[in-house]
Parts: sequence; C-alpha cells; structure tokens
Amino acid sequence: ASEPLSRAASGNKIPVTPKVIAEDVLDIASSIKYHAEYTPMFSPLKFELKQAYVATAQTVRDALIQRWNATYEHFQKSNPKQVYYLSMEFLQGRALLNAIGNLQLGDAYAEALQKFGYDLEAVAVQEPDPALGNGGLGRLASCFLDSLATLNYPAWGYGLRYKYGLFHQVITEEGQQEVAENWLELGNPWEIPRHDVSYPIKFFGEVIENESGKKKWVGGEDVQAVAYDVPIPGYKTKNTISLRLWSTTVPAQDFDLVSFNAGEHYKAAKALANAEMICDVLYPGDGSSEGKLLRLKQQYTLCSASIQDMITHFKLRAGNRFSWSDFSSKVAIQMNDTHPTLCVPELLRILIDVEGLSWEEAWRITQGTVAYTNHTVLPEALEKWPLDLMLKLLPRHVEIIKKIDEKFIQGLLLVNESSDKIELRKKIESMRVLENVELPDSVKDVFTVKVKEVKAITKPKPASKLDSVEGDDLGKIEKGKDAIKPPAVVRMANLCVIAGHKVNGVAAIHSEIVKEEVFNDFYKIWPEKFQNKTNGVTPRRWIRFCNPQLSKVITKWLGSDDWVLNTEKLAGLRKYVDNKELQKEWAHAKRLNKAKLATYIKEKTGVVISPDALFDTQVKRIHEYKRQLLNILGVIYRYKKMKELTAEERRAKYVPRVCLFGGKAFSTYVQAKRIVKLITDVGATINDDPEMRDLLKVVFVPDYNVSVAEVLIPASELSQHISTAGMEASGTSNMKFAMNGCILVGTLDGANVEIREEVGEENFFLFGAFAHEIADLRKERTEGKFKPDPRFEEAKDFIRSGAFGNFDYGPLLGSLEGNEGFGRGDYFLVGKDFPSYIEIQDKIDEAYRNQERWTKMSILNTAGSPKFSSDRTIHEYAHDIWGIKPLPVP
Ligand code: B1H
Repeated sequence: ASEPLSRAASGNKIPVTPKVIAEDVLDIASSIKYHAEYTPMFSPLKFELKQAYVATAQTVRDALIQRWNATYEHFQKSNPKQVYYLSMEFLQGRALLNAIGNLQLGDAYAEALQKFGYDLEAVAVQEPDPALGNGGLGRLASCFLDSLATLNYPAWGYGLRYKYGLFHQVITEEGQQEVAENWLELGNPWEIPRHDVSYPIKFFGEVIENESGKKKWVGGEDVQAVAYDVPIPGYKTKNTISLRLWSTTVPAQDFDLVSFNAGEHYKAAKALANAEMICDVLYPGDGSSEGKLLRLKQQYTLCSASIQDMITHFKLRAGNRFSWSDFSSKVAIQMNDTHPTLCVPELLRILIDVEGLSWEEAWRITQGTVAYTNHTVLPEALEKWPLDLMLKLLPRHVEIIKKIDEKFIQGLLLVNESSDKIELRKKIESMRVLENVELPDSVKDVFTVKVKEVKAITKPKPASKLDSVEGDDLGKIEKGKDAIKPPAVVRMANLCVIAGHKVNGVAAIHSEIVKEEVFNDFYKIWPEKFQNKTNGVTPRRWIRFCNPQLSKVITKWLGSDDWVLNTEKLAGLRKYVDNKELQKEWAHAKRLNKAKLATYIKEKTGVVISPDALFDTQVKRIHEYKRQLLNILGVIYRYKKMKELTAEERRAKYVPRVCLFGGKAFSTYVQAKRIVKLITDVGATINDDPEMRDLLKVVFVPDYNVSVAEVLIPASELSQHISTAGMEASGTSNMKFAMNGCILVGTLDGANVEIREEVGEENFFLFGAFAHEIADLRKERTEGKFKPDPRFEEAKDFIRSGAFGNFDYGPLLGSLEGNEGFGRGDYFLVGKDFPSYIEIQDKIDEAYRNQERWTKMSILNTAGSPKFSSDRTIHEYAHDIWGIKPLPVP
C-alpha cells in the first residue's frame, strides 16, 4: 500500500536524521558507531570483527532501505508492467561488498573502517554466504536481479527463505561429508521481515461444487506464507528492487492452546512444526514419498503466495480502473525452469474459482502472462510429479491440469484431423500433460469409432474423403502399456510449454536442441513460441568487485570505468593487445590474484602451491556429465608419464601445474561422491610425492560456493568446461572465467560454442566429439565396436594398481566400461574423448611456455566477453518476452 508510505514521507514534516544515510567517511564511521551501540547483538564491551561486520551491514541496510522505499513508491505511482521472476533458488552470495560497490562507496567505507582499525575485506568475509541454491540455475537468477536493478527495470524476484540452504561440504579421508549450515544464526541484516505481507496457503482438503457448478477448494491444512524482502541495489542508480522470499508459519490463533495446557505439548506444537518444515531445507531428499510431498509443498507455497501477491498489487495499483483484461499487460511471470509450474493452475484457480472468470478468459490471461525457461535436456531432470500425490495435496489443481490436458488434446485433434490415427495417438501420448493416464472421455471416441464420425465430434465441419480406420488397432498402444502399469504422472515441462506464451533455452546450441529434439512436436505447431536467450553474468560481482586488480588495469587502458555498465567497451582492449606495458600490468594483476589464492588454499587445505605454476581449475557441481572424471584421469595419466622420466626430463617436458577442483556432489549421488574421493586420493598421493614438488599439485577446494568462486576465478589461467557435447545447457562459470582473462579448455557444448566464437578459436582450447555425433558414438559403444585408446586403459589400470590407495574404485571405473558387472557402457563417452583431451593438454603446455602469447590470449578472452554480461541477456528478455521498459527512480 502506497498510502502509509507517502503519509510518513509528506504528512508531518519531521526531519529524518541525515546521519542515517551516510555517504562520507565521517558520517559512515559515526553511523557504524551508532549501530554498534543501538542495534546491538553482542556484549557492548566488545567490538571485534563480527561486531564490525554487523554494524557496518546495518549502515548499508539503512542506505538500501531508503532507496528501496523510493523505488517501490515510484513503481507504485507509475504503474508500469512489471516482471516477476519465480525461482526455487537464488544464489545471492555475500551482500556487503556488492552493496557498497553498487552504491559507489567502496573507498569511503574502507577508510571509515580504518578508523576502527579494521580492513574492509576482513570485515566482509565475516558475512555467511547464503547458499539458497545448487549451482548455475540459482546463480543465474541472482545475476538477473542485479541486472534488472541496474538497468532500472520494474521487477521482483520471488523465492523461498530456506532456513538451511545447501549443505556445507567437508572433505575428510572418506570423501565428502555434508553438514547443515544455519546461515540465519547471526540474524540477517539484508532482509526486511514483512509481517504486513502474508497469505494463506492451503494443502489437502477437497473440492466442492455448488448448484451453479462453481468449484471451491475447502478443508485441509492451512499455513501462512510471510514475506521477507531483500533489497537488491542496482549499480550507479537509485533503483533498488526486491527479492521477496517466503517463509511459512501458522496464524497465531491456530496454536492449539487447549492441547498445550492439557500437557499435550507435542500435539500442540505439531501444526507449527508442520508449517515451518516447508521452508526448513533447500531440496529435501525426495527418495521417500514424505520427501516428495514436502518438495511439492515448497513449490506450491512459492507459486501460491507469489500469485496472490501479484494479484494484490495489480488490484491496488489499478484502483477503480481495475479490469482483468489488463492483467497480462501489467504482469509478466517468468518461470525459472519447471519448479514454479504450479503458477499455471494456481492463477487459473484463483481467476476462475475466486474471481469468477470463465475458463476461456482465465486461460487467455494465464497464457498471456507466463513464460518458461528450460535449463536442461537431461531426461532425468525433466520434472514429473506422481498424479496421486498431487491429487492428495492439490485436488483442485489436478482438476485444472486435467482440463488443460483435455483441451490440448482436443486442439491437437483439430489441427491433425487428417493424420494417420496410430501416429496421431502416439503423438498425443508423447505431448500431453498427463502420462500413463487414460484419454479423457471427450476424445476417447476418436480412437474407437470410425474416422468419419471422429470428424463430426472434433469439428462441426463436413467429413472429408478419408478412409475409415477401425479404432481397435489404436487401443493396443494403451493395452501394451497397461501390462507394466507405469505410474500416472504430470509432465511439468509439457505443461509449461502448453501454457506459456514463450519458451526459451539458455544458449544457442541448447535452444536448438530444445526446438529440434526435446520439444520438437511443440515447435512444429508453435514455432513462434520458441526463443534463445543466451545466459549472462553480472560484470559487477564477476569482474569489478571480485577482481579489483584486473579492473584497475582495464579502467586505465580504456580511459574510464564505464565498461562496467557497457561491457561492449571491453572489446577496446584488443587495440592494445600487443602493447608490452599492458601485457606487463595484465600479467601482474593475475599474479597478485594467484598469490592471494595460494594463501587461501594453504589456509583451507594446508597444501602449498606455487604461484609460478599454471593454475588450472574445474569448479562446478560434481556430475558425471560434467566429466570431472575425464579431468582427473587426465591428471593421472600425466602423473604416470612424469614418473617414467628422470627429474631433468620431467622439468624439460612438463609445465608446472596446479590442478584445482571444487564442487558439491548431491548427497545421495553415490557415483559423484566416488569422483570426489578419487580426486582427493590422487591429490594426497601426488602432493606427497617428492618427485613432483612444484611440477604437479592436485587440490580439492572444499565447500565451493559463490565466495570461493570470487577468489578462484580471478586467479585461474585455464578453466575446464568439458561436458559431453549436448549435455550442458549453457554453463555460466565459463563466462566468468573468460571475463577474468582465463583461457577455456572445452567441448563444443552450451555457451562454450558462443564464447569460442567471440574470443576467437585460437584463444580457446577445443577438443572432443560434437553434439551431433553423440548418438552414433553411444550406439557404437553399446554394440561393442568401440576400441578404447591404450592411454585410457593405462590411466584406469594405474588406479587399479593401488597407486592412490585401496578404496574400491571398481564401480566408478566400471561406469566407463562395457555392460557387464559394474559396466555402464561409458554413457558420457569419457573413453571416446580421452585421447583428444590429453593431446590438447600438450598444446596447453606449449602455449603456456610462451608467456607473452598466453597473456595475449588472456587479454583477448576478456576483450571477447562483452556478450556474456547478464545486462545483454536481461535487455533481450525485457524486449522479446516480458514487454517491460526501464523506469529509473528520479
Ligand atoms: C541447470 C538445473 C537444475 N539446469 C534441477 N537444470 C534441480 C535442475 O535440484 N533440482 O531439482 C536443480 C537445478 N540446473 C543449469 O542451469 C544448467 O545445468 C547449466 O548448464 C546452466 O548454465 C544453468 C543456468 O541456465
């Protein structure tokens, strides 16, 4: 509500003490002091680093709140179309330096803290890194918010406020251990609890129908979603938007005081525990049906609370000019993958059951509002929810989903009236929303009666000259399936494609696969729905703030720091690539970052690495398709070959390397955990081998997260993006590495393809099979026609020999082999790409020996990275999908 805000602002002219919004050194220092005393969380007798962080954060919070209020008020008055970005994950990273940097107060804050004897960076690392996401998908959402705020777009992020984000990873002799991390333990200065913004969320219950056929969802369990707003400051702008995170509780009156007073304390506490559980953990294990139910509750909570909030805003801003037909010209909803798909039936339910609109009107509005981004083509990652589970939890939504399914099938029949019925039946079964569910009654007849009659049913138009086909044949498809009784499920991606007005992939090659393979049947009927929006990353966090050394050099040579907002300017570095002075400064910046990383690694792992070696990094979630296994097998092969030489030969032949790994394995993904274990075992052997010294080191950096990335990326010289072609939708760390002057070794997959185009093929180390070859190669593999390279066998045998300890690597190595025993047929084609992978390593060594050439390649990577700013991506979404325009706060 804008009213109380403006009354406070303009009603009685009470001045707000100007010190609260501090912008010069003395004001900042006095504001820090003020908060240390009046927003205390610790003993007043202490002012240590933690206290300094909390007090400093409070002063920044004040500045953000002022801007956030002004932005909210401005949007409220102007009533533009806004985008609502729904995501189950946001990987925000630490907020302090980002906010100070965006406010352009870095130097002032550093100086103010000096007055207390503190270093800003040391204060900043006191902040816990909230891990409310897994990896790329969540970090992308956070980069998008940064760009939306910076580019002054009217936008909101919506997510869940998990109490425990992703686990903290500890590396022991056993491999990865997971430890819960309570990031909220010290309170969170970056959020504003909004007890004035809450909505009821219903689960279970039943659907009743009144005499006029109106449906109502009643009974069941009610929880309350409460908003926590996280202000997202833009860079060099007043605009500060909101990331609204929902937390769950029960309304106070629902506390069972009677039971409690009767001594049944647990019974009384149950409702609250049930409600709070929803936001306890990010991605609770879903092996059990309880776990699945909890995840579905999370998804529905996000969707329902957010939709109710959007509708509340919409009505409030429209005032008495309110009309539902305006909804989709004021609201754009972006679904970050299928996790928020329930937005679709939820919006329909509210429009139809609560607001009284007809199905047709409600459908038109919903379709005009929602759009879907696909982030993966891995079949196992395309969400399918068991229908019975959904029916239990969300009975009304299942009715609505069934109706969408039915209408879609009817539509398909209309446009395919002349197709072969067997083919048509197959097509329907592969495209419809429901899988393993009988056809709806209204269309069943099509496949059991003569085609002439079919036409009469589906379209009131005279029958054509098509021959009759008996329906019995068609029924066999279903009978065959019935024998196995596969479970009835809801295909969330199909629902998104059918309901959304746009569907996009996240890199050019990925969007092609989306159109030509995964959703090809849909693409053929709705080509205009499908788009590509190549991912991007924010150049604020990912160069300007994480790499001040390199930023200084760039700004000096480009003559201004406006590249931070206009990354196209980075291309201007090309002009100076041969300049010895630039090369020197460039290499020096990298060297300082490497030294800093070496200190960090020593502190975290005890391993000493030399900043003179080539820093070679692979950091990302541990997954077989990302092929950390290919990397470590390459290291093993290299080690073995080095051992076969004399010390002198070794020095002459090999460039010293530090191989850095980082990433978390999902807690139940056994094979991924074996890969972590192998890397640490290999590290333990090599790092201890006196013959290796500085020539080869292998380090697993524990607990990879946004903050660790901020230290690793600026210090890396080579980074590995080596997924089996066609499997990585985009990747986004590849963009961050390239921006920071790191050279990529990679397959033609995801955004690598475009990065290579932009930086130039001579500045990218390409290897491996191409996406279009993969299917045939797999076939060759399963047919036993593939002859593994002897070097590949040698590397595996070296592990089997016990060179890296006696852990049982049988199941891991088996995954790379035939189909017997542990054999899994090397689905990810590690063996196929191994020869070209180790050959490219020699080329990398050769390139690194020529430091001048390497530095030039590094400069050209940064110069070629402008396209990968999320500012470019967001402008494209705003223009092509959302239809929103910038609205800067005056
Ligand atoms: C991406 C996911 C994802 N794609 C399911 N899909 C999840 C799917 O726990 N879950 O249920 C979590 C995450 N994440 C990543 O998205 C892609 O693999 C990357 O290639 C891509 O860069 C990133 C952002 O588009």
